[in-house]
Amino acid sequence: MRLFFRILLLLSLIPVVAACSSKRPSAATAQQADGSSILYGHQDDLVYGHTWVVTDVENDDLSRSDVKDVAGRYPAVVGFDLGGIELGDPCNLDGVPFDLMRRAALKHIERGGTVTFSWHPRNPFTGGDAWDVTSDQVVVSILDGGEKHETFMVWLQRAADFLASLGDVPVIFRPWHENLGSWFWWGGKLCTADQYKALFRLTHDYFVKERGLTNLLWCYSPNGPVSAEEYLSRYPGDDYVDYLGTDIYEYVGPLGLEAAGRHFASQVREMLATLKELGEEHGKRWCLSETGLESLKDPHWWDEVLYPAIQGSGITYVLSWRNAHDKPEHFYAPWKGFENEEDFRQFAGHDDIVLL
Ligand code: BMA
Repeated sequence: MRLFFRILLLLSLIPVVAACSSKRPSAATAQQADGSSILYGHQDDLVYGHTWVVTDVENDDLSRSDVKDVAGRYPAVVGFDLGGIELGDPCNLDGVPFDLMRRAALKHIERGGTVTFSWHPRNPFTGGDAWDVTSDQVVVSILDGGEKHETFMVWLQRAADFLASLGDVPVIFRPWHENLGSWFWWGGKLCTADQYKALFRLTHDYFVKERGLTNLLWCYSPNGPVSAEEYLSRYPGDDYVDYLGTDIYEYVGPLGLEAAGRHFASQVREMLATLKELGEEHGKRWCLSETGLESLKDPHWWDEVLYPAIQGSGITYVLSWRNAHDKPEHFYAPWKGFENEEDFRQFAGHDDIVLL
């Protein structure tokens, strides 16, 4: 009789065991990802959201997150931007104190997540911002032998100091992004391909060889969509890159929502298929390093536009841009009270989408 009950008990456990083994992947760090699931990421997630901003730099417990407010979990990836570090500013270009950024990055890693850093440095030649494209002499001026080389090396030193202050944790570093467009001073029309490659390699070699920052995973992330040939035209080389990324946003414009969504999804699918081919060929991971639809105008964007566009693409992660607390229209991730909360929960509920 006792044996009979034991057998019954064992049989009743089978569905539980089966459910556990088929549960969503728990690996939330990019280093563990194998391409079968996609880490979801959000820029600046822990330091501000659509209606709030952390003000207590030293003591805030960094538990707030627009994504968590909506989906119950933190994003698996959090992005931060180093713009401003080059001049020794206490806060980055979006007002995030670097001391807070450091604490938030480490907290996120402690929770099991992945951190990625972009960088919108000022223009070292004109003194303008990253978007100052009035001169095509900037990159050449900061390379070895250029008149701004020494200044630029100090900028690199300050960025490296910040990254070194994180300790030995692996983080994804994504400098000189969207370089095939011409809206940043390192963009396509502002320097030659050789100058761009030299800039990337100079940054890499200073960080890795001179500063010993071997914990950085380097992401090359041109704006997409572009052909494989164009993508590689400024690729610094396999020795300098770990992740093949691309930044692609949806713009509605005159197309209207539905057609813009279809257009964006097909651009993403095509570009990610190109990255898959290149990734397999070059032995690199690939990712959708920035994406979004400003103001999330489409109530079904997450589950009906983005998800089908990235599903099965093999990307390690997808990162949506920031929810600015001081520009009401400038948000890309969900927030509590906004109409597409449920849409995001459906997206985040897929077995192959990973949150923390
Ligand atoms: C842009 C916008 C800007 C911001 C910059 C760097 O896409 O979000 O408001 O300053 O990124 O984060």
